[in-house]
Amino acid sequence: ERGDAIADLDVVVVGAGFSGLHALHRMRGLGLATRVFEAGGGVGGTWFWNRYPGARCDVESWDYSYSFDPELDQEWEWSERYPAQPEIRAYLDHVADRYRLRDGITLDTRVTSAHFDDGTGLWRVRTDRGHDVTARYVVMATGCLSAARIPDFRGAERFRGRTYHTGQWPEDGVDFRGSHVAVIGTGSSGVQAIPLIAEQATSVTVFQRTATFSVPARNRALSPQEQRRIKETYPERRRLTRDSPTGTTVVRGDRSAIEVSPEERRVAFEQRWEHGGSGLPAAFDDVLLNPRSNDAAAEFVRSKIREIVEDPQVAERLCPQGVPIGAKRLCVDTGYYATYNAEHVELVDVRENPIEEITAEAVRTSARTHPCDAIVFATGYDAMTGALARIDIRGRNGLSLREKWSAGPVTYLGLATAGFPNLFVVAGPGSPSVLTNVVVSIEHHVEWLGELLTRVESGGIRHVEATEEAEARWVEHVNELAVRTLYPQANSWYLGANVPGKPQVFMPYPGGLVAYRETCARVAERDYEGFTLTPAPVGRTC
Ligand code: NA7
Repeated sequence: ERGDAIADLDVVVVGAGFSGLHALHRMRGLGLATRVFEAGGGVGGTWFWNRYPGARCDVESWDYSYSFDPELDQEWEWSERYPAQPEIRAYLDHVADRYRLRDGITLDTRVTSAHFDDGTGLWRVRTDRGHDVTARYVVMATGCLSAARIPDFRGAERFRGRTYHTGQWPEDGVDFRGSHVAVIGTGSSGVQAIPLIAEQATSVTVFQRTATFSVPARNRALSPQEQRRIKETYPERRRLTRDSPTGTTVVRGDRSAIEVSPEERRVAFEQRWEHGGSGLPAAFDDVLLNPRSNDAAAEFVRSKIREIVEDPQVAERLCPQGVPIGAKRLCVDTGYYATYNAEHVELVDVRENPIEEITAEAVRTSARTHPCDAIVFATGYDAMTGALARIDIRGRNGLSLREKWSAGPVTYLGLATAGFPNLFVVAGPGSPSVLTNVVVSIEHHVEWLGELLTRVESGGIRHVEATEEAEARWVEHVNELAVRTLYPQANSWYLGANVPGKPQVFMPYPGGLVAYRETCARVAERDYEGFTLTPAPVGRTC
């Protein structure tokens, strides 16, 4: 390897969402020449694209924000308990302006390849707009839920009406007035969008494959007093979120659900239901560990569905059976179940009657034809690995990441993978991000990478690379933790089960943020144990 090659840039960051913006800010702070390439026409990542009606965060606004600058905490004001997409996007726009990040971001530009050059020891990054740059480091801030996925339905190309995916929603919005709308998918996106589409459309037919557990958000505007209180208590809140396993200020119960009397249990769940938000399973400490505790929580939510939905047959169809609550991401809604009480809303169970084809003007199941003018695909994402797989990433000796991960993703700490020196992933598979408040995980990852690069830059190190042993141990560790939980018992995107043919491997680290943070800190203390730090060859000039 030549030691004298000079790179165009120190760092290329791919993506300008929560991860990419923070990475740019942090890397610049280290004095590294950094450029972000972003496929969208604005910053925000997931929150740029997910503009469907009702798109809203299911983590409370005051927790779902950067903590790196106490001044930012004081100046930004959240208007609601759960922020809607436009407000989160405005927040990220504000961050881009406030920290003068925009001149480091190239928008409307998709990275197509990132190749490690064994000769120069640099990365070569190309885009769909003809950029061809070399960089010493690459940070993949590509997001966990950014590769939207529309399943292959026979005949879909013949459909003459309008089609939308929730994650690629038109910038100007969609007017459903007077329309007969089919919605396919009842995950978080469908559950948020369906009530609002139903307010506009003449009819809505929802195609449900797996019934989902959803809890009320009880979203509300924040009063000036609450806003003041949030700001006053920010230092304490930030400390609490840092020390919590999920990166939120949700108070967790410390008893087993089956240790207490049925009445005590009901009261605890009832309080969480009334309070709103995804903290219901956290009423007890073992809902995701103990099947009996989980059944108790699941049955509580089913009893609510039966109370809300007037038609008992529809209610039963909406009641999830045989899937632990929380094993798939718990949905948080506003009026979801009650929407099915409206005359013009119909629920179709596609497990009973599968979708056979899409015709020029309808969705046809094995039982019936459902005419429609518009189809909304709320069908989710090729999660965690999809956005990475869409880029041609090649490491040492031309090793392709897609090939390396063909049996499932392999990372060390969710941050790096052997054979790909100086390439890092923020919130990648193997990180706890999607099982936590993702912003808190992202901040941790970016800060940790910042410290790693400080060490590397000051220590005359040219390449930092995870070892195969370390990543094999990490994957095993993630699996060992996962099988102790109920997570693997659902066919979720955590496992890749929603994408036909995708290897089924439990991808997120399920040990909680506290344990994860401790592990990462220990790795750093031991001078990056599990990574190989290769010194720069003599004669290196950059
Ligand atoms: P999800 O949670 O992956 O939900 C996708 C939904 O689409 C889910 O109900 C799927 O049913 C359904 N789906 C997927 N493929 C099909 C086919 N072929 N036929 C019928 N129905 C299908 O994605 P979301 O966008 O809602 O949420 C993603 C995350 O964003 C969420 O977890 C939060 O973290 C925020 P299935 O359950 O696979 O049977």
